[in-house]
Parts: sequence; structure tokens; C-alpha cells
Amino acid sequence: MTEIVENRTAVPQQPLHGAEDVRLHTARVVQEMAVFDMHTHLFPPAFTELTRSGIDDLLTYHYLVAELMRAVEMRPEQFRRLTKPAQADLVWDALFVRNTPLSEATCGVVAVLSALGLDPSAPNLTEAREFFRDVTPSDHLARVFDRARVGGVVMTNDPFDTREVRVWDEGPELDDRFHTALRLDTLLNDWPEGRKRLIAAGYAAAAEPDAATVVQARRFIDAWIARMAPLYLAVSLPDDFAWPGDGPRGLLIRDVVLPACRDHGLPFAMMIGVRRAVNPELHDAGDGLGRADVTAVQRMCAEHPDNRFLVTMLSRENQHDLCVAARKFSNLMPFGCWWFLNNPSIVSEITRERLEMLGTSFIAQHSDARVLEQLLYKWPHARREISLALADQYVRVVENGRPVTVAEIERDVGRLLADNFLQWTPSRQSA
Ligand code: FIX
Ligand code: ZN
Repeated sequence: MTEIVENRTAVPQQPLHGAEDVRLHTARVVQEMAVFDMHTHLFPPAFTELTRSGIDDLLTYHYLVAELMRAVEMRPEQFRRLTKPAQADLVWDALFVRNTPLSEATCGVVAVLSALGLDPSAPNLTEAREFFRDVTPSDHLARVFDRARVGGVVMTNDPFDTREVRVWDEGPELDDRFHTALRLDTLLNDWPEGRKRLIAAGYAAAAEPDAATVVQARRFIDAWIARMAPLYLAVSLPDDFAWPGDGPRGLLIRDVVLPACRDHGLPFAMMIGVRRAVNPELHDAGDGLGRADVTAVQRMCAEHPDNRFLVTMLSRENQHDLCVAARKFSNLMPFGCWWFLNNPSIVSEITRERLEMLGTSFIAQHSDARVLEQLLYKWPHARREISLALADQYVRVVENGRPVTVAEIERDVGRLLADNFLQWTPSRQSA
């Protein structure tokens, strides 16, 4: 990634005085900038059953399953009994043929098909399936990354997922475009299950975490850090997350996770505000959200000044709170427009309020992509809104009497789309 960071400084200074020039260069720089996608659910081909790519995976994405259930008379269980191709055919017919693909998730699939030279108005999936059947996975992956201008992605690596553990046990051939993040939801949010998995993995754990359990849980985390060299430790947290927290989660975060992050020089990523299984029948599509208490983030940042916190919040109503909290704590880095916020209208709003309150000291977006080809719509859609928001802010600076240069625009965009994250990762820390 270093080469991506250093190339920008080669661009000559070109003071821009006019709004039109500013908008033109901002749009160009944002379009051309390679992003570092710091939160995804993507995996390289070596992770076999965990990788998702192709038209059937695109159309059975849980965002679309939720929308399908609103368009057809069918119980989710009935849908799940269909084969994946049959599910995809049903989604295509219901959401793309018999309805106009107006939602972000359906409009995104239209963008993907167009980017791949496929007909987004097709009456069925025959053409798309032939295309994906004939692609060479490694060439296709390279083409998607290149077209989306994605320099690297961070996976979501769950040491409590037996499929993932199996891959690591086999010693996967790693791909330097895919980086790791150690995801700790089971350990921190479901202690009975986390305890069971720790014990199954050979680490003693008491029913209520005690000092010995803390040592064992730290051994477990250290072992996985050694194994996968994550760029950060991560957890998603419910909207009622509080800090200081009582119970296993509070103790494990305080006595295991935060010390491990400090000792290994790793940020702790908290994704706050998810209300899991609001409708359990929908499985992955059944999660919702709630407004969270940002004072939990403030207290954690204040109590642990030597930890660095990457934070994203799921409620639109928490975004302004998070910006204000970030103004108070330099060890807090807001990131992304997560999940239900990853819609152009809200990406625009969030980016604008972040620019107004934080300048360029935030991570503008992550894709959260689960299917490889989603990079071909999630990033173009985000780039457009980030570009428009940033250009408006630059125009304000110029209209207030200070020109901006192309080099400054490139520096700023690089920070928002890659460098603000990369500067927090161990390799950069040690550099
Ligand atoms: O917790 C997470 O990483 C969420 O992003 C996922 O659980 C969620 O299903 C998702 O993919 C949202 O985009
Ligand atoms: Zn995610």
C-alpha cells in the first residue's frame, strides 16, 4: 500500500481558484484514488466455502432477501428450501422484472451487471450465468479489484466459525490484497457460547470469567493474532452497549481485548447499534438497529488514552454524536457509513457533517461487501457522494479566499479513502 500513499506527493501544485475547476479535479481525484476497504466480508479463493461471487450470490444477498419478502407471498423458510439458483431466479423475477430495481441494493446489482457488460434488463439469468461460468476466478478477481480501484480489503475473520478455523488449519495460500481482522462477537456478546468454544479449543474458561479465564482468553487472542496478523480486533455491539460494562463483555474488553490491542499495537473496532435477530425468521436479513449511547464510546476513549478506537455506529441519529465525540478524543476514528446507512442520501449527509466537524480526520467509507462483485457498485456509489460533498467544501474554502491545489486534493482524498486507516495499522505504526 505504501506505493499508493507515496505516488500522490509527485503531483505538481496547481492552485485552483474557480469552483468549476475545483469540482472537476475533486471528481477526478476521487474517481481515480485507490481505496483501502477496511471492513468487508470478502475472502480470497483459498477460503473456499467462505468466498462469495457470481450472479446467484449477488441475488441471494441478505439485503435482497429482505426486499423479496416484501414483494412476494412466501415465508422465509419456504425461500430457504429452494436451491440457490432457484432463489436467485425468484429474486430476479420479483425485484428486477416485475418491479423496478429502485432500491440501493437492486440498483447496485444493475450497476454490477452493466460494469461487466451484461444486460441488466434481461428477462432471466441465462446470460449472466453463462458469463460467470466462463470466468477464471483469479482473472475475474483482479479485474473487479482493478475496475473498482480497490487496493486492498480487510476480511472479517471469525475464530469461532468452524469453516474459517478449518481453512486456517489447512494453511491457506494468502493473497496480499486480503488483510485480516480478528472478529470477537461470539467471545464478547455470547459468553456461554464463547466459553464453550474456548474450552473446545483447549483454553480453560469459568462459567463467570475469572482471573484464570482472563489469562486463557488472552492466550487465545494472542494465538490468533500470531496466526492471522490482523490489522485490528473488532466486535459489533448492540444499541444498549454501555461502558463501563458489567458482565462478561465488560470484563473481557477491559482485561483482555484492550490490553491485547495495546500490546500488539492494534486498533479496536467497535461497530455499535445493531439489534440482532429483530426478525429471526429472516436469518442474516433479520437484524435491525437502535440508537446507541455515545457516552459509552467517550468513556472508553477517556479511560484508555493508549488505545486507538475505530468506531462506526448504525443509527443515523448517532452520526452527529459520533462526530462530536471524535472532536473530543484523538484516539477515536469514526469510520464508514455502515449497513442501513450505506445509501447515497445518507452517505452524503454523514460525509458532509464529518467534513464540517472533523476536516479529513475520518475514514469516509467501507463497503461491507459480502460478494466480490458488490465492489463494483458499493464503491462507485460512495465515491460519487464523497466527491460531491468534498467538492462543495473545497468551493467554500475557495470562495472564502484560499485556493486549493491538486496535490492538496489528492492528499485529502487519500486520507479519507485509505491513509487515515493505514496510518493506524501496525505496519505503518512501526514505519
Ligand atoms: O456485523 C457486521 O459486520 C455487519 O456488517 C453484518 O453483520 C451485516 O450482515 C452486513 O453485512 C451489513 O452490511
Ligand atoms: Zn460487516
